[in-house]
Amino acid sequence: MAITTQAKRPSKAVSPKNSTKKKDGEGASNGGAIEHNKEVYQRWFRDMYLMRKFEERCGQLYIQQKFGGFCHLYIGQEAILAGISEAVRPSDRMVTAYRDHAHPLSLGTDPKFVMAELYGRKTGTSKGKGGSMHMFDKERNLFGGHGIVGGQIGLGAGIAFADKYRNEDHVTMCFFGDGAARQGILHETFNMAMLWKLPVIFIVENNKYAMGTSVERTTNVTELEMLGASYRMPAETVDGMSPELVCAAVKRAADRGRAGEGPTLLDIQTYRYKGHSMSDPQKYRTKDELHEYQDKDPILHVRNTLLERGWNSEEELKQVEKEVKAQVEEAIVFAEESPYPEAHELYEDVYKTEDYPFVKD
Ligand SMILES: Cc1ncc(C[n+]2csc(CCOP(=O)(O)OP(=O)(O)O)c2C)c(N)n1
Repeated sequence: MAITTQAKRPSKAVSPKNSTKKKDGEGASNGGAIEHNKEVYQRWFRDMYLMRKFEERCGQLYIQQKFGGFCHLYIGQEAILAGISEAVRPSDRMVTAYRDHAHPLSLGTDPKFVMAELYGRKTGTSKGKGGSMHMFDKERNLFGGHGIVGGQIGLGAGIAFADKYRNEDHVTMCFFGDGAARQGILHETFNMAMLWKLPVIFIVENNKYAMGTSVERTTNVTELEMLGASYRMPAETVDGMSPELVCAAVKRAADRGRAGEGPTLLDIQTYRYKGHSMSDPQKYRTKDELHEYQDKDPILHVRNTLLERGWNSEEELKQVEKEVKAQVEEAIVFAEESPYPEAHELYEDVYKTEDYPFVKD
């Protein structure tokens, strides 16, 4: 049976539910589960497996010094993007931080162009001038890829402001980490986004650590959904290892945004299996903690669901895995065979005004 990647489709609406409990998992909303069909689980499996295998290879290639710069892997966090892909429309917007290789893949950007960007080649998503932390896809409404921690929080509200101003029916998903949630820009942005009822979903990809610093070491308010309270922003804590629950929560938030009710804050509880970046000895956490999350791995969960419900056989899933691995290898060959940008391209795509007087070659 063929398992294909399909266009994103919105799911059934469910009623809002808030939760303010303390410990990881306990605080997550388990309400509003939506039944998904076989095609959705098959797409989730293929998409998450692609994100995982793509990034495993990125890690290896980086160690082999095939490309330089930074490299922050998303491995473990894939259920967030899978859930979102079923909750919103292709015309909706995304803006994120530097842990951004999986975001374009989830939107359907060809892995070749993402890999070429990592290699700094002109066929890359940002013409080879951005690298790992600056993936963009204008056609798919991915507004980056940003290296300044928290910088994209203001940008996300700005994109939503533009859509509201132009009467366009889009929702912006603005992703940031638990560390970025402590930046001052969050408060100014939340204030204005609530005042102007902007159609933006603030998504904390809460993987528990900002580099090596845990949420507990930086604040006495560990329930990040509380950050919305001063602005009366609706907020939820969500189990980020479950694509089903992420989908339900994002759908509620998107419905609210489209109805003119303004922003929502989602504290999505997840975990990165790898270090912060490639040079992280990970002394700040235990193997047991890592295994606790790996036991809830979303790819395994979706794979098991497909088998248990008789929607796919083991052989069919192995075939998908084989196809995805081949796709990743093709992307590497494409990147390695692509040319570097030429020197004059350094001055292009910097300013919108073509005759900007400060740019000279
Ligand atoms: C303004 C700014 N301060 C500091 C840094 C250095 N820095 C890079 S990543 C990072 C941690 C951010 O953690 P978090 O927001 O939780 O995201 P995660 O890496 O866990 O996805 C820091 C402090 C930076 N890039 N920008």
